[in-house]
Amino acid sequence: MVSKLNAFYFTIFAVFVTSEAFQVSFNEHGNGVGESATIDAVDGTCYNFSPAWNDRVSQIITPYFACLDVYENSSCSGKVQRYAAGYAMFVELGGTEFNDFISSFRVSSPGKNGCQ
Ligand SMILES: [Ca+2]
Repeated sequence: MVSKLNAFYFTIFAVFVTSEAFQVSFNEHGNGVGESATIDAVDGTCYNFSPAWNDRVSQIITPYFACLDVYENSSCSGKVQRYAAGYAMFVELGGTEFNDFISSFRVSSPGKNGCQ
C-alpha cells in the first residue's frame, strides 16, 4: 500500500515538472494596439514564430518569474536579448534594434540556461 502511494505521488510530480509552462504575450504594436498572441511556453523549449508573426512583434509581456530570450532568427539563433526573471512586465521594442525583428524565443525557469 505504501509503495503504491509513493508511486502515485511520483507520477503527479513528474507530470507537474514536465508540463511546466510560462505565459508570454506578443503584440503587433506598442501600447497593446493591433493583434496579440499569448502562448503557454514550455520551460526550455525554443519556439519559432509563424510566418504571420515573424519580424512583426513590437511589444512583449514577459513571463512571471522566468527568463525570456528573444532571437533575431528562427531556431533561437542570431542576436539575442534576455529579459530576466521577475514580475511580468511590458517591454516596448519600438525604436530599438529588436522592433519588427524577432523570429523565435525561449522561456527558461531560474536555474536553467543560465537564468537566475
Ligand atoms: Ca528576424
